[in-house]
Amino acid sequence: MITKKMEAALNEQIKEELGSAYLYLSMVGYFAHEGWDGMAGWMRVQAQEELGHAMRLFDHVVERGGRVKLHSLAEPTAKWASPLAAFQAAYKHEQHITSCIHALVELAHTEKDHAAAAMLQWFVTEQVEEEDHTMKAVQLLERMGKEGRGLVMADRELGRRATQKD
Ligand code: OFO
Repeated sequence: MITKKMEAALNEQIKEELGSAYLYLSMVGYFAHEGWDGMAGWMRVQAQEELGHAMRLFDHVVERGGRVKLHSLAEPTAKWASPLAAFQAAYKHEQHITSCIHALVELAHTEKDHAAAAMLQWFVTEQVEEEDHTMKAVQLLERMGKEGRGLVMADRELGRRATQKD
């Protein structure tokens, strides 16, 4: 059993997570087009994680007897001024997602929905990691430079994520 208010808020968050996947897939396209295969690989892993986040919420709504309602996704940006600008946008986006999750936790408490509050704790912890990963990518790109050899090395370094277990 889930309240209508909680159900609607979780459906909104499913849209946010799918929107994250959509945005990061758009970044995969941008990086791949520019020949930054390492960064494209990093973002591809990230986009897949976002689909997993959406499905966690999806399954929770279903298991609680709720009704999943999928909303339209906004068209994401397709081009950024530089790889650094794309990762800065990703970091900013993750900060937005963190505030969405925190608002959901607060709603779960006001609705006295202990099951949703427990499920959302996973997302609270995950968002610490999400912000940390994107912030570190921004720092790496800032330190290694915006072009030339440094950027080639940063691309190689970020590409390691695609072959590692996170
Ligand atoms: Fe789902 O954490 Fe990123 O957006």
